[in-house]
Amino acid sequence: MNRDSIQSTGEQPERRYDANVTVRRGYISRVGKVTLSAMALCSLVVIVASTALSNRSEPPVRVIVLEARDLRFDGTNPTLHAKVNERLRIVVRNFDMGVTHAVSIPALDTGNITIRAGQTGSIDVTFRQAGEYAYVCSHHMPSMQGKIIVSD
Ligand SMILES: [Cu+2]
Repeated sequence: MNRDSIQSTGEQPERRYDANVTVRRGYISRVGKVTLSAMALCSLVVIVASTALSNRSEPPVRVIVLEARDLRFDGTNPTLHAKVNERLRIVVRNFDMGVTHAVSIPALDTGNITIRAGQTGSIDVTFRQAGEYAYVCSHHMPSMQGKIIVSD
């Protein structure tokens, strides 16, 4: 039997249909390829970026979020803990309507960040020496003041 002769005579309409499907599939796969290429590029960027970051000596930033409410940090001005050389970001969300708060670590050069009602502010800090430090709201200390214990 000759397969070419069977295809060219009996199955022509079906082949035309297949051709349309193939064209559509081709289009989809082209879009897919573009998407995949973009994803591959993004992954590459992420890998390169994370490699660059991991080559740096400093560890990643640890974020501590405190809610300023009723003129206290998190209700109790909690004692925070950190390690020497740890990079810390202290984020304060001000839930006291009509009250402006602030956050700073007076012993270090963090600046004094003002946080209006409903807003969020943060300070970044790296402790180079073990010890006990205060974090404060300069507007409401000593009632709005907590400790950070830094250990080796
Ligand atoms: Cu305050």
